[in-house]
Amino acid sequence: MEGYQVIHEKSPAFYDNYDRKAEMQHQTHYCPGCGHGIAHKLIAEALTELGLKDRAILVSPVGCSVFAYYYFDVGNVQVAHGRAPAAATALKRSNPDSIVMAYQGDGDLAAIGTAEIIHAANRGENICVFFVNNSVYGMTGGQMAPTTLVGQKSTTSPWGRRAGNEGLPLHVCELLAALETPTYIERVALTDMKNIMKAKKAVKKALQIQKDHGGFSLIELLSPCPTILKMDPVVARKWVSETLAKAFPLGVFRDRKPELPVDAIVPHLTVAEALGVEEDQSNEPVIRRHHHTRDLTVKIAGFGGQGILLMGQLLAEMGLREQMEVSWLPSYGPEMRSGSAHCHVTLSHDRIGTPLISQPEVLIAMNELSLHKFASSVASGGLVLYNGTKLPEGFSAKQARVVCVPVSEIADRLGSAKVANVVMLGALLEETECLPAETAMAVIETMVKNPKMLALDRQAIAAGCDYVDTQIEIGAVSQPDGYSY
Ligand SMILES: Cc1ncc(C[n+]2csc(CCOP(=O)(O)OP(=O)(O)O)c2C)c(N)n1
Repeated sequence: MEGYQVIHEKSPAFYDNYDRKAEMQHQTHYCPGCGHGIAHKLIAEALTELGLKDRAILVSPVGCSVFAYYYFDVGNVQVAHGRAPAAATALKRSNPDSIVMAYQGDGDLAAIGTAEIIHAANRGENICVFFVNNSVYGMTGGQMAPTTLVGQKSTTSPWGRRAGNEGLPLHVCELLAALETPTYIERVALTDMKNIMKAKKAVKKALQIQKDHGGFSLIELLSPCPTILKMDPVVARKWVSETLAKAFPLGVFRDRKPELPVDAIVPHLTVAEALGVEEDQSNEPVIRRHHHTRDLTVKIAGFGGQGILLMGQLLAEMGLREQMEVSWLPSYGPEMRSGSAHCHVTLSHDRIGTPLISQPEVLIAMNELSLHKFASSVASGGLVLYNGTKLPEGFSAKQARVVCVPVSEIADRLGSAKVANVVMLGALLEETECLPAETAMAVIETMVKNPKMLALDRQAIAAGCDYVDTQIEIGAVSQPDGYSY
């Protein structure tokens, strides 16, 4: 047709080049004929056409589409297996102007994530869920999924799925349509041009509903997985349209306003309103601290049983008392005692972006293993407090100042090995002046009721403070240039 031109181009909702990929950055990681690529394209086009790209947040799953964030030039959050609807809920509620999409496979959504999807749908969250059903666990090599058909072979059902043993395939659209709150639920198929166009319409409609504050939508996209099905791409598409779509009928399962008014689902109340208290409208500056406090990131490491996690909790609790922002992130093995344990604590006067600390300003190493393992991660100019009289042979920390405090020995002398962590807390407070020792005692008093233990804790804090003071006086401290603690 004269004057008519078809332009094939990548949607602006995709990056021009997939820089996050290690190699072959011009193409996706999907196998030839995989439906994920088509589903991505439809979402990208719909976002662009609705002008939503700059407000969009894609929550990517575990599964073949784990790298969706390589491709979409939108806000991206990668979540643990099955958790996309929960993360999407948090993202949408905390950023109501954003357009939040959970993208999930059938293993992700209908197996490990069953609870999340049902409850997000039942709450009527104003999010879009794109559910890619290829009838198998693709990424892990073809295990049986909740949507695997009766008789269909997989690596975990080599005899073919048997209804009496593994149950019948789970029909997610039908299941969710039984709830009162979802707004729009449709099943489409990525098989041929006509159905792909229908799928595009459904994806766009779901996004439009969210834009209009309309509530929860889920689009199930039946999708070919030629690699796992061991079919060529054309045959795989035919199998989806002739076999999979027979078991999972296409169509609209819900297209109506929620039966409960949206306001009843998500009341727009401030915390003060909900609690029935008056909000402070004054512009008076908030007095944020009572005492001298200081921002600090600390990693505390040792073995289970040394009170590592408790020391972190004490520190975080102290920060809270001083009206600081705090975070405490524990990490420990399955063993109750003797396994390695560590935690990260952040004390801050500003909001904390992440509780994870990759370069702590202070490392507390309660044993030699932790010293070797973590000393090199300490920020330049930082501090290491080591539980020992001297540094291990051959150990040196170039970027940090190291203070040896034999807290286990000091605790033994005080009469209980249990208070070694409290001695170390005293040493930390004295060395860094991050928080006052009185606050430590105020927190400990709320936890320890036995007067003898309380007296011991008091002595332990004082012993830790005193010990580091004497060390500095006698110069028993390794001290590179440029330290700040
Ligand atoms: C907590 C957890 N359990 C198991 C796995 C292993 N795992 C990775 S992908 C996957 C299945 C994904 O299948 P599906 O959601 O159907 O997506 P597809 O790969 O088929 O697109 C599993 C079980 C994991 N990464 N995390």
